Amino acid sequence: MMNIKEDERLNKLNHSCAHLLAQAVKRLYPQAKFWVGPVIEEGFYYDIDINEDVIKEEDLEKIEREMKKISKDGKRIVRHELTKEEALEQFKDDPYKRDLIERMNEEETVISCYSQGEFTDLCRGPHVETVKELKHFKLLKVSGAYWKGDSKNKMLQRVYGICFETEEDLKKHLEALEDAKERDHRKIGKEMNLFMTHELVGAGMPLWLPNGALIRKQLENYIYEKEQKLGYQHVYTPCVGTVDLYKTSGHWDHYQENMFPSMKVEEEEFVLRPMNCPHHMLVFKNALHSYRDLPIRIGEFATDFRYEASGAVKGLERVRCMCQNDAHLFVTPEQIKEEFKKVVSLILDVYKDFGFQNYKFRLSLRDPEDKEKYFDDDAMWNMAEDKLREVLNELEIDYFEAIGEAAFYGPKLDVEVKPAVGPEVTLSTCQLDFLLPRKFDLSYINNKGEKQVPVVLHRAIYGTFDRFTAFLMEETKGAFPLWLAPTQVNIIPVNHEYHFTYAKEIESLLKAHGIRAEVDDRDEKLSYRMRESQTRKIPYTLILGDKEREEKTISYRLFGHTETKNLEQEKFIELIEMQIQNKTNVIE
Ligand code: TSB
Ligand code: ZN
Repeated sequence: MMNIKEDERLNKLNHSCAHLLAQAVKRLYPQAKFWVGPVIEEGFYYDIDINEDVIKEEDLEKIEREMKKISKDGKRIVRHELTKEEALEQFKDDPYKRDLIERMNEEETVISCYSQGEFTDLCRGPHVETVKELKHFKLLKVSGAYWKGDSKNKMLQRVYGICFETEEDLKKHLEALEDAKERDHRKIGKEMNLFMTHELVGAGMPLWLPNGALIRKQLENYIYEKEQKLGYQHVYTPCVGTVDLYKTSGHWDHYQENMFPSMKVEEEEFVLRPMNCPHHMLVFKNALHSYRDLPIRIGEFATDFRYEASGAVKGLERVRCMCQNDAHLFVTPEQIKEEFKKVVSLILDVYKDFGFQNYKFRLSLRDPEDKEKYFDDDAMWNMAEDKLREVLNELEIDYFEAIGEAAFYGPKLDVEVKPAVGPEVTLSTCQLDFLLPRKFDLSYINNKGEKQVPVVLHRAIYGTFDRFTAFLMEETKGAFPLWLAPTQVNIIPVNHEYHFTYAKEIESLLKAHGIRAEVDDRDEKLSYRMRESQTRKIPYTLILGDKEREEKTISYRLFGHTETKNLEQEKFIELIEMQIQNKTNVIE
């Protein structure tokens, strides 16, 4: 979707449209006072204080109508310049604008205002020439926003909108928004009973329902098998650790703001773990290692807890309790490149199986100025960052660099994806770390018989099961490939009584082959049940009537198709088993 902020003309149009919105609101709610109305990537908003009154979603149309009226009137947008005193005088009854003026630099001797008809707003501009140019806009939503983003302040109303040059552009954009709403994993998750949340459990703590859990289990099995074949060793470790563990690792100093507060139990002080690296360091340290044993790859499906702001948590995509498909790879310096390449190929391999195509590689570097967040050792950082660049260039991978996105212990290669709604997020990650092995005093015996500190690669292919499943839902729009679909086969007896026994027989047969099947024997019309099977995005719908019962066959329809095919029972089972095995996507 278009970034409104970056396009000069659209930026101007949207900024002017924010003023148009304010003018219309002032006409309809004369008591309204205005805070700020910036352009954002998705259009514009204005923060408004209308005292006790509230603007509801259904009022947006009324405001839009008023905006259209003003636009038709076609007043010119005129710029005035004032001194600070003059501006303070002009806005003396407006505490919000006074606040803005008072905070302006003394050097800013000229303060500009823009007027259109009866409405004047303090603003740097630039704006379009006349309100006539603002024709193709839409108000999108209204929400609450604390003044200056501080929850101690008054809650203002934030009205969002967007403006385009042509009606066609606006229409296209609104269609894309509609599509994004449909793809939003929170909507799909609810409709398909994949996960739920409950305020008694808490924000950012989703509960996986049976259908979602089924998908997650398939994801686990899939990656577990792959990792086992690649020589990973899987462990189970507790999802708490003592504060001392995290002091040793450096998380306490550099990651505390992302952690839940500690809790005291008898003499020990525990934290819910935000990462699994410290536990895995201890697993490595539990035995003596020779260079011949390396790489050692410790994997775990590990539950972590992170403090995420309550306003930032989002469905399964950003949670406070998550499960990483984590592994820490302990390697010799000579093995870094080779091992890193293997991780990148695993990522590419997995994405291919899932049919993901919309992603970007990001090389995440430290911000050398930020001494708080990053461990301070310039030589180590430079070496690590250069090493990653080298590998990426050798692999001829397209990537972009981002300063300030590294982990506190080292640079990362992240895979960035764009959710249906909201900014990009990281899915897979592979991180290079020279620090933690030192902090835990890890060693192996090198080929000269001396102790040497290993290097660690932190990697999570899915990132977390949570985020990965959210992305998968959005990419497939809930039409999961056969091997992942919670219900793979929906069996519809044409007549719910006469054909029920045969339907049950087929259900048992399929279940005996490990195929997830169910019978829809509700007393509803055949067409209704078939339609619902499509709405539920079930890959296979079987339609069993007299003919099928007599001939002992199966008639089926694939999701998204209108054609019905007929097969013998064994042939059908063979087909579906092969498709599950090959992870064939039967859904187009
Ligand atoms: C890979 N120590 C490493 C690990 O060994 C680590 O924790 N890296 S991380 O901080 O980048 O997290 C791993 C992945 O978890 C991220 O790439 C991202 O995909 C996922 N993730 C991070 N925060 C959240 C969250 N709040 N909700 C869901 N997934 C998250
Ligand atoms: Zn780690």
